[in-house]
Amino acid sequence: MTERVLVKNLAALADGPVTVSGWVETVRDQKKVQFIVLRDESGAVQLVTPATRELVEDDPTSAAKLALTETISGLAHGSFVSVTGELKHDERVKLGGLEVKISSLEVLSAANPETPIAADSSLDKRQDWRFLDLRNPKQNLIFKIQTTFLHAMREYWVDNDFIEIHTPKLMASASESRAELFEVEYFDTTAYLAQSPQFFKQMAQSAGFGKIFEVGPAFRADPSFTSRHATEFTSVDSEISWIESHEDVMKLHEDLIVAGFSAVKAKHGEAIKELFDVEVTVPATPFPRIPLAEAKEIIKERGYEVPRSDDDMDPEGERQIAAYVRETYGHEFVFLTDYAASIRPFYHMRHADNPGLTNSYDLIFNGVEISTGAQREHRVDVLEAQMRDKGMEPKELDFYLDFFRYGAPSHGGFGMGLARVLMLMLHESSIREVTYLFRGPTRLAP
Ligand code: AMO
Repeated sequence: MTERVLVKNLAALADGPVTVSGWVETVRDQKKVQFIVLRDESGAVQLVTPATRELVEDDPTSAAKLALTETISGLAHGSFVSVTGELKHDERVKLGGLEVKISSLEVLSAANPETPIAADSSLDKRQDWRFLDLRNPKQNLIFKIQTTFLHAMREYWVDNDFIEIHTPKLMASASESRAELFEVEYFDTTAYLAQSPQFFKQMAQSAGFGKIFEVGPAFRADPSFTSRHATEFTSVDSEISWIESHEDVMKLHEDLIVAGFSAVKAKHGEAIKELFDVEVTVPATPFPRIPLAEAKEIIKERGYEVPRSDDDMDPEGERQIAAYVRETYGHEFVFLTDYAASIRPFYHMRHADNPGLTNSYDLIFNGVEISTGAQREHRVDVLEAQMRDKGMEPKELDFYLDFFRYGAPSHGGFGMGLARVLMLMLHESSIREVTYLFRGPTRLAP
């Protein structure tokens, strides 16, 4: 048997013997000829063979031909096969202008004949059968895009001397709101699943690492069923020392987004257009920056008043400001900056001249928050005061406060939900479509 060739590489080969392996997408079993569309991780190809329906006495090869025909007639969709045959370029073949004339076919793993999902199955049903759903080229492309996006960001980090860290996901305390904590039995005590690497990425600044990143899981016991919430998600985090303000963090953030989007557009732009009907745009820098208070005024003028008394933005407000930014600047991204201290965590640095505001931002992409970033408070006395201000007891986070008792540089960073970026980039309706295996309040399997 010749060495396996990926379907995408067939076009560059001359006519001749090849072996392709993958799963059966369709079988067309005609009286005189049989066609298989075989798909692998790189594409689909048509396989063809004349059908032999009965033994021919004076043809010693007819028994083998009959066996091949019968095997193909019985092939269930989804079976994994390996096929050796003659590659033939032929413009008349709609699928890629080539086909493989089958000489031998080995069924490596036969599928059950009844496929449990169809193209029109509900999202929930497709999630039940995620491994079959992922055979769809559109789903497959999402994870190629994710790979390229993360690789480009990682390249940026590595080229710029960032250190990669892996912080523990079993924690002794909350890192964000206590309301969204998963508790885990931990020998004779209770552990919590990390909601964010927040405290430990800050620790790296006190450790003198300078610039760090982490891509890892984060857990939130959030009972909501929105299109943008999961109970477990991949968080993309970065943190840098020696900053003047959150402006430095935003600069880093937009550079990373540009690196990621440039790579995705270059490598997958055409496929994304074909399968998602979306034109990926590499955003221009600097991204628009609008202080939150100003953003609220802008959307009020557009006729929408955020119905919240707590100074925050709501999802409709995010959509409205995104529409304004698109119309005014032709941009898909906007940094909303300077959130009120009342709605930001204790660790955000407050404005020197206005303690009611923080050196923080949210990054909105196509109308949805994808990230939160901030300059952190590194002066331990101020940090303790800000904790008390929020009704927290500094003693409870003594290990964290220690990070700032032995010298710490000014620093800041951000956390970004990977699935949200992919969902908004591809104009998908839910993060469930772009998460390998989604976890939500009612989904723990597969
Ligand atoms: P925040 O809580 O805003 O900030 O989270 C940062 C980003 O993570 C994503 N995200 C989620 N994605 C899916 N499902 C969820 N339940 C979910 N919750 C959050 C969002 C969000 O913008 N420590 C800070 C970050 C920082 O300041 O560095 C934090 O975790 O895209």
